[in-house]
Parts: sequence; structure tokens; C-alpha cells
Amino acid sequence: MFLDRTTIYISAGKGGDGCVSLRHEKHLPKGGPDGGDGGDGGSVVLVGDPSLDTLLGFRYSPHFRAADGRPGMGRSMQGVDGAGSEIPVPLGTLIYDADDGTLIALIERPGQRHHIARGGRGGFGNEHFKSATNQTPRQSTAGEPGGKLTLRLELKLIADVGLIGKPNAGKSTMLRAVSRASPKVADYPFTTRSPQLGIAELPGTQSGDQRRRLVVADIPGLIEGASRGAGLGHDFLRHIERTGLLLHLLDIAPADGTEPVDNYHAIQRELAQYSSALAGKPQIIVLNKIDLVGEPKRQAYLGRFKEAVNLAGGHLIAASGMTGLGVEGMLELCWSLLGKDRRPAWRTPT
Ligand SMILES: Nc1nc2c(ncn2[C@@H]2O[C@H](COP(=O)(O)OP(=O)(O)OP(=O)(O)O)[C@@H](O)[C@H]2O)c(=O)[nH]1
Ligand SMILES: [Mg+2]
Repeated sequence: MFLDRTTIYISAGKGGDGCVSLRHEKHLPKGGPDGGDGGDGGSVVLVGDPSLDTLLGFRYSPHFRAADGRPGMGRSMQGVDGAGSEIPVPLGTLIYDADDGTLIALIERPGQRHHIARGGRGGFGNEHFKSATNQTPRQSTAGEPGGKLTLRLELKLIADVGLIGKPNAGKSTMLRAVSRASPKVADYPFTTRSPQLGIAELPGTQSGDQRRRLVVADIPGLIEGASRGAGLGHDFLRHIERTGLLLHLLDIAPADGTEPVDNYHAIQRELAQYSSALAGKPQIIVLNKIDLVGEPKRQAYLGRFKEAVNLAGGHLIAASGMTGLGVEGMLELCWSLLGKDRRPAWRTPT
């Protein structure tokens, strides 16, 4: 399975120090002790957040720190407790201690809370040490340090979109174009030997505040007979069984001299032979490497393909993973076809 992994650094707040103070009042020349206790340091809590779907945000800001407790003060005033820190994590996140690898928690329910690091207790003020034999104690204790931890977070990702096509169709190049993933690209078949995953970020819907992300899976190229075990594709078809949408990439000018239309049918046959569920998934047919066709001819090219293939209301677009042409429109189409409700139904944490 695909894993999203990241490391984060946690520090809970230190407790505030206890205070040493003696009461000063006119009619009480030898006032008793009134140094208050320090406040407790803030704790760090992990919280399950259903609106998150990747660990991506942690790459930019991996440090989490809760506030220290304030020191105690005279007049028996206790220091204020340090504010806690809440870390929202996607559902299905496994939390490991990065030092020894032990599994600490699995966050899987919305609002589920796990106290990961406790703040240090505040120290005692001298008031605390008052006794029959010691009426004016001058001792206090320091606040305890807060817990510190390095955590490894892991999230199993289920791809929203599966990239399929013959070897060399440009699947890995497309994954590079839409995400930070950097799968190997080369001009020979079966360059990709195991599934690769990337996270595509679409521009925000309003004022850039809302992130829209798609998890995209790149699998090895499919060839005729893949559904019966030929090539590398068979084993990997199951990796795209749970995606919501397939991007079917067709090389418009295959180096092996085959026709895009024939290649289209060959892949559809393989999908159908593998499972009806896979064949029935929504597909966007992408005439890829469109940069190889001069601009004036592109529309005609799309038209000819439409005539030759009965797409039955399916979606056909032209794009180039190499130049980025048509890629943004392709992602927007993916997003709209997947619909608003795509999560969390397609994601099963564990
Ligand atoms: N002109 C052009 N070439 C492309 C484009 N996309 C990919 N290529 C080239 O096509 C070849 C195959 O690209 P890959 O991205 O490795 O193809 P793949 O589908 O992942 O191939 P496998 O992993 O072997 O199945 C490489 O030489 C790429 O540089 C494109 O949009 N335009
Ligand atoms: Mg590849």
C-alpha cells in the first residue's frame, strides 16, 4: 500500500517555578509565606480531523510547542497554566515513537484525542512548605520540564485517481507534472516497476484558502494479456481497484508504430477481463504527448479519435505531461467527476 510518512517534533510546556514571598503588612511585622505555585505547562494533543487527507502540511511546519506555565507570585497567586497545543491529523494516521519505533496510537475517529506529551507540573511556592515548626519557609521548587518527543506519522493513502495506459504512454511523466513525486521516466517500456504515488494540489476554490488535493497513482504499463498475468500490470491492477477515477493515457504517436485507437481498445479489453468493477469506473481518456502535434491540427486530431471510438458520453481531452499543456484542465475535470463526497467513503483507515 501507499504510505504518506512524515516526522514531527513535539515539546510540551515547562511548568512555572514556585515563588518565594513573605507577606508584608503594617500590623504583621513577621508575615507568613505567600509565594504561589507555578502554573502547569501546556500539553500537546493529537486530534482526528476528517477534513485532512494527507500529511503534506507537516512538511512545512513540523514543530509543535505548547506554552510554558507562568511562575507563581506573591499574595498566594498561582501562575497561569500554559496554553496547550492541538495537532489536527487525518483519520487513519498511525503515530510512532521515532526513537524506538513503537506504535503509540492510531487516530481513526473524528474528534478523537490523544494526549501525546504532558506539560510539566508547576513548582511549589514557599506557602506550600509552611508548617508548625517552620513558619517562614524560604524554599520553593522549580517547574518540571515538559515532555519532548519525536514522532513518525504514517498514513495509508488510497488513490483517488489511477493512471493507466500502455508502457511509454507517459504515465510517470504525468505524475511528475501534477505532483512532487519523481518517478523514473525513460523511453523504454516498463520503466515503472512498482506503483508510485503523488499528491496533486489544485488551486484553492476561494482566495486560495481551501486546499484541494488528489492522490494519484502511477502503475506499471499494461499490455495485452495483463489481466492474465502478462507483463507487470496484472499485479498492480488491484492497486487501482479502489480509486474513484481512471486517467487513461494514450500516446498519440507511439514509437512502436501502433495506433492510439487500437491501444485504447486493448486497454479497455484488459480492464474488462480483469474485473467489471474496474471496467465500469469513470475514465478520462487523455490523448497524451499532444505537444507532438502542431496546434492547428489538435482539434482535428481529437475529432478523428472521437469518430473512431465510441466513447458513449465518456470524457476525452488532450494533454502533454511534458509541457504541462491541458494538465490543469485535466485535474479540474478529475475533481469535478469525483465530486464533493469522495471522502471519506473511499478511504478506509487502518
Ligand atoms: N513529447 C512528449 N514526450 C513524452 C510526454 N510524456 C512522456 N514522454 C516521453 O515518453 C517516454 C515514456 O515516458 P514515461 O513517463 O516513462 O512513460 P510511462 O507510461 O510511465 O512508461 P512505463 O513506466 O514504462 O509504463 C519518455 O521518453 C518521456 O520523455 C509528453 O507529454 N510529450
Ligand atoms: Mg512509468
